Amino acid sequence: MANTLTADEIRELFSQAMSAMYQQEVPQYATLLELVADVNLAVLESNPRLHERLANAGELSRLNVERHGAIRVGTADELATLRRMFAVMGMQPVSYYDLSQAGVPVHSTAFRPVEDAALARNPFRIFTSLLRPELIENRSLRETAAAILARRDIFTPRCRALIALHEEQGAFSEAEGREFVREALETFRWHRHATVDADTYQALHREHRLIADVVCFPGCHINHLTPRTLDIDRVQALMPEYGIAPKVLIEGPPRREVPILLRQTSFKALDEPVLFAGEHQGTHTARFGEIEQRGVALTPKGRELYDALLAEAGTGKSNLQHQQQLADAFKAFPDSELFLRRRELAYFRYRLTPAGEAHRHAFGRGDDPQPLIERGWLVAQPITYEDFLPVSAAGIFQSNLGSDEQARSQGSGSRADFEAALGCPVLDEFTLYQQAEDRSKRRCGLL
Ligand code: OOG
Ligand code: NI
Repeated sequence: MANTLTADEIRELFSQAMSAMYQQEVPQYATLLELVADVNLAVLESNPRLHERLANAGELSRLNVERHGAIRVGTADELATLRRMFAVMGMQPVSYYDLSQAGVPVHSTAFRPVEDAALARNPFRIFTSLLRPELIENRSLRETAAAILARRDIFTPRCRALIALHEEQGAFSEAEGREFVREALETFRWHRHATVDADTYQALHREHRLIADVVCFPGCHINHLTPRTLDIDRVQALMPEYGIAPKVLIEGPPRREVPILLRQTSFKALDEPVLFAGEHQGTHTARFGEIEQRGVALTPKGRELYDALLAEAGTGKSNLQHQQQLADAFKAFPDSELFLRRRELAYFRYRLTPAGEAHRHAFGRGDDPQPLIERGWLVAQPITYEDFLPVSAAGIFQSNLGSDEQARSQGSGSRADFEAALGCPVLDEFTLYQQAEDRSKRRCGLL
């Protein structure tokens, strides 16, 4: 087919369209983008070394386009169709997240690109949660929810047709690709009209706010879109100046020389006017804003240490106190690239320097990279964490559930059920990072 659009191009168009739509829908998100862009620019200007390192690692160009969003769906068919839709954009389901641990009756995966080149171009990710109706205790409410969900189709007929066409042809022409982006966007648009009356909404809301959010609207509106910052402490401090009220704590690990995993903060969900059946006015609180700072992906050993230290640190009352507690606990986590590598706590991507290229013949399979790094023949760049920490960052959820809704554990996860609904197994994030590291070593002749 002439003039086909690649999956990367379709994903890029789609993430731009989604960002433009969400700026219209939630103007505070546009303000947040401005704030993040200002802070990122200031960080790069004041830190030429970081600037150079990000540029060399191919991270600089993606920074300004990098976003993740989150959606919640109600049925297996919706989830399976989303899998097919995201596949058109080169996004695969990675990892299983059991959010019942955080008191939320959903389980989730993240659709994202997995290839090095695709990630470097635009690592757009959508965190996608599926309602677990079996966690709705009241039987008649469970049946009501199922009946409402059975009546809706969150995809336009044309979107469904285009997904099928892409599966058949294996590609889209430019015109088809652009039409697909427009049609797919409709699934994620906010609708002021609920599909239910106020009483039904209230009954579902009393069971859990998230259940009302999933069940009562005609689509699966995007509930936040998150830009990536290079200095989350700075963004958090500046949010009030930009008219945004941040939640109290920055979630995740403390500030470090070598950032690890993911730090996140958010502003609280907005109370938005909605119309219930019969044109009764009400409000719905679901959509919020979030920012994140990403660091290096940890190995299973590194993740284990991270989880243990995070539990040890506990939760501080103010952000200052919380960050101090984290900093104290995380003294036990090496904070240099050298030690992260030596102790196999984090993943790295290896590259030959020009001098290394000239001495490539001296490299053997299984060689220790360290002496080669010291000789200036090899560089090791931290591999960015591309996934999520929603359970250890349960504070994001809690700050967006009413203060009356405390986390209550809702049974254990059911990965097999989730994968059956999805229609395929989710990919394992550790395997993906290990493969990326191994590919880079192989290119250098070290494996
Ligand atoms: C998903 C929350 C997960 C994150 O950044 O950890 C998430 C949701 O609220 O639907 O987006
Ligand atoms: Ni998020």
